[in-house]
Amino acid sequence: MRIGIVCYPTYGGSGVLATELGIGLARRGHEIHFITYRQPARLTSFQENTFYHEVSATDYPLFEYPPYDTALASKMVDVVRYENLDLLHVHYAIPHATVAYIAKKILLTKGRYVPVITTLHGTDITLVGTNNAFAPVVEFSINKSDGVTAVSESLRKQTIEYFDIQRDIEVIYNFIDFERFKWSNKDHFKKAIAPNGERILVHVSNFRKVKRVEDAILVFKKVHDRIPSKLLLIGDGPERHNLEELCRSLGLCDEIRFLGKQDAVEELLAIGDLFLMPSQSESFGLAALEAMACEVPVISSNTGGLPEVNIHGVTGFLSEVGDVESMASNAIRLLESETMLQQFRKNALAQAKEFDIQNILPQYEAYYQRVLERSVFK
Ligand code: GMT
Repeated sequence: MRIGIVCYPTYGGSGVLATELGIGLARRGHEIHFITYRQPARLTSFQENTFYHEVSATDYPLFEYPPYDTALASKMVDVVRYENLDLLHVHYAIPHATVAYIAKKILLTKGRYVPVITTLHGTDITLVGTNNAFAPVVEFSINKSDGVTAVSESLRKQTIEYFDIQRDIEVIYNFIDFERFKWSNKDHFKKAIAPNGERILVHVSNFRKVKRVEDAILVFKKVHDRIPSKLLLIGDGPERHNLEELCRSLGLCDEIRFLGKQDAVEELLAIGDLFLMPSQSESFGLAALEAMACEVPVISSNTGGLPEVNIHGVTGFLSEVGDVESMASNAIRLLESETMLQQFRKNALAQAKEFDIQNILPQYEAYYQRVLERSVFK
């Protein structure tokens, strides 16, 4: 198939997932055309069967904001026509599902029908999508997509709850590539970060409020009071400054390392003992899955799709959002029992295997096929 993939090219989970999906499908012989405003963060080297089409929103003194949506719609029309795409797969509803609908309508005037599949990722529904400023357009665009997928059962249910949805939503879970995400011996990193054999806790996110990174720091403080340990904060984002202030006020600057955005995150996960994900809301928790694939148990909040990924008492523990006390006591319980920790490590890997890319890619292929078959020239 010739597939156009539209996503945010950043380090956010939806962009990561969309890029890995495109790369995986290209390896299986499909022709993949990424349509984004920047080279996707995970598309760093040459990949056979993949093409990149940059969207550049022209600036003009009249525009306070460059018209990205218009430029994206034009680029979609162009790529569908000239690369002869079979379908457009857009990730994150805002604005991609809406823009794809416009592109589809424009293409129809040129006698060309292209089906659009929208994958819902999380805050496009749970936070931003339900905002009155977007809600009617999000609902309309979902209903006008030819196929809609959600990355967890929880997100599917929330979408139906929040909006008047007239079509089926298929759950296709996020996935993990074990060729990349697996435990490996990185003792040299471990020695550099924890020279006295301290335990290593890890958090990875884009440091937005919804991630509650401050809770990760507060959990770590309680763990550190009991167990020699270090915290690695990987990623960057709007809360970074506040988080640094919090570390300073707690006197933990030497114990907490801000590592910024990292390409080889799997090499740092490989030295982790526990992964912290205390999010306010999380439709799936791809970063937690990446940790589990590297045999790192997860201490997380019990929200959204997280219980579908992190199994309480098996691969880690779940606590109510904001319950720092419970998260810390679960973390301490695990770190104080080597036997339990080793068992949870094995369990985390076994659970991650449920989301192996090799099982999920055929689900997308089958779904594309179904959508193509039922799509008629409208
Ligand atoms: O919805 C977002 O916050 C953006 C999105 C992203 O691009 O980071 O994250 C969501 O999509 C990921 C990939 O499907 C999921 O693993 C994340 O759980 C989800 N984030 C939230 O729901 C907060």
